[in-house]
Amino acid sequence: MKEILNKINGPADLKGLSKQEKEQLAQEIREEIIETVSKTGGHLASNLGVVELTIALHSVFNSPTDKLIWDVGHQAYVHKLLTGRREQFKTLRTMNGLAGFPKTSESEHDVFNTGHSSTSISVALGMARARDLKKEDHSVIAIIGDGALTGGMALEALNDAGNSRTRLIVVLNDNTMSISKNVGGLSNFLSKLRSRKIYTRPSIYVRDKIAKIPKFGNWVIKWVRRMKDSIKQLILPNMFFEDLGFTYLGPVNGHNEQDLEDMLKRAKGYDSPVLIHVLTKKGKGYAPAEENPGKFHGVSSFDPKTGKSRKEKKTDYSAVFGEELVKLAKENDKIVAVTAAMRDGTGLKPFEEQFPDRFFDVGIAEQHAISLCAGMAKEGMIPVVPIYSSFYQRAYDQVIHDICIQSLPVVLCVDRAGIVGNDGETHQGLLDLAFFNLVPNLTIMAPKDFEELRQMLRFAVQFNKPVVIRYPRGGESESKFQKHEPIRWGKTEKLEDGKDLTILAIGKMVAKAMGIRAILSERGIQAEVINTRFLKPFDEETLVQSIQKTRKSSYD
Ligand SMILES: Cc1ncc(C[n+]2csc(CCOP(=O)(O)OP(=O)(O)O)c2C)c(N)n1
Repeated sequence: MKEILNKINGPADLKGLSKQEKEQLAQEIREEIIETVSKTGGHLASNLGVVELTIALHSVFNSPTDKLIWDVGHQAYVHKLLTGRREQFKTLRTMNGLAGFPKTSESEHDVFNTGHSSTSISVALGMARARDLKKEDHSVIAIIGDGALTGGMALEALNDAGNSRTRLIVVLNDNTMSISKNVGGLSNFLSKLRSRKIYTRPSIYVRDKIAKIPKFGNWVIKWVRRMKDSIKQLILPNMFFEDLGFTYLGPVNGHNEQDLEDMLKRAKGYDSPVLIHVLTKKGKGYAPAEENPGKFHGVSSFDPKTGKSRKEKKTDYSAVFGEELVKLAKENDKIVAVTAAMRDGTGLKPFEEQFPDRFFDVGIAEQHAISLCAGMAKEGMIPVVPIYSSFYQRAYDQVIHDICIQSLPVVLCVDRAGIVGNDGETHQGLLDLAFFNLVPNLTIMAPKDFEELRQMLRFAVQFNKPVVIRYPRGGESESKFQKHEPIRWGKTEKLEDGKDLTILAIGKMVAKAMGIRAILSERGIQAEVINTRFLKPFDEETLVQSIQKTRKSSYD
């Protein structure tokens, strides 16, 4: 029963393992991850894809002296298992348990917190530059997926790193998938590279013989390798990464641990930026995830035998948004939809199926998504762009500079607003109301239920000005609202009359306000409940009228 994994208390324990033992370890890690994630939920397919890669990284490098920075960080479960956190692994993504992403507070081996995509190369370059200034001598390695590489920051960092000639290793984990299929020109370029001959280990026999030549052996091996790399660069001049200033190594089979180790050792010997192109299969080793890697990217609890979810799928706000948008788009051919690599999560799949020409997946590129919408709006389209609240943080300036100052009609849908649960602090949608509230010319709405989301979307696509609609993760409250007044710009909806106090609520909190009203009324207190609907503009007039009547507010 997990003989090898049981003996791993830290990366040092990997060093003495044979090839066969590492293969067995990979198998045991996969079993452990499937067992745990089938209970806790989490990022299954991405982790199954990096098992051999993580073993190789911890075999070749000396963490935490050598720094491993995991992009997004959703694929760091194997890293957690190999760095002394096996015991706590069953608490993954639970209250006070192990985080689903790297956390510096959790382990010295998590050298940087991640969660939002495409930051790893910038951070690694920063650490490498600090290392050089401090005259230290360790490796810094960014591990980034082909999806995360589509993010602007990753490209900005490659641009800087390549030119700087700083010693740095970028491991590109290419599984051809973002959450769904990866998109874009870069992805097409990677597929050309993938078709090249896969790297395999040179003859160990010959290498060992040369290595034994006194004094010069190792030098000869390094020299031969560099000659080979340079010749390769001469033959293949149009290499994007090499033109940027990186040495490109690969492609290498990401499920052959020994080849990976060999390649990593080679990269370690360079004193300039190196990119290793690793080919992996998302979901590797678990048939349901291999067959459907998008579905198994992030899962709730499931039956490990069948791969079937244990949770019944209920209608959520994203699905309602997606269905309504399809209806509206049938009526108005100016409506277009944009996503930053989150087609499924934001409910846009039916839209893509019905209107493939009016659907744009731009990759993990929230900033670009927003400015793209601005351009389309300027030319008469009505762009609708759902992005999760925490990822909107990325595109704040674009919302201000490209949309709102010019008052362009873009419908900014803020999905997963509020508390989102077990993905941890980086993914909570807590700031959008505060930061959008400061933006000029922006109307902000939040629906109390599904029906009001439909109403608001209909209102927004004909409003002809920038507008935010924010809605939470999951479904509406159990108790249904009967009342749905037409939406009037900046106007509230009074749900219940009362004389003792006024409760003002917006979005999901309206259902809570109704619950509180019921409790108060059992005690003889009659609360007036106002559904604010708009945070901006704020309907002060109605509020003042109500408070003058009830004389008290809910804050008393
Ligand atoms: C800024 C930002 N936008 C969106 C996401 C949601 N997200 C998490 S993982 C992921 C796909 C990552 O693909 P890739 O880097 O190729 O990793 P893989 O899961 O395929 O290993 C996305 C879009 C995010 N974490 N950060």
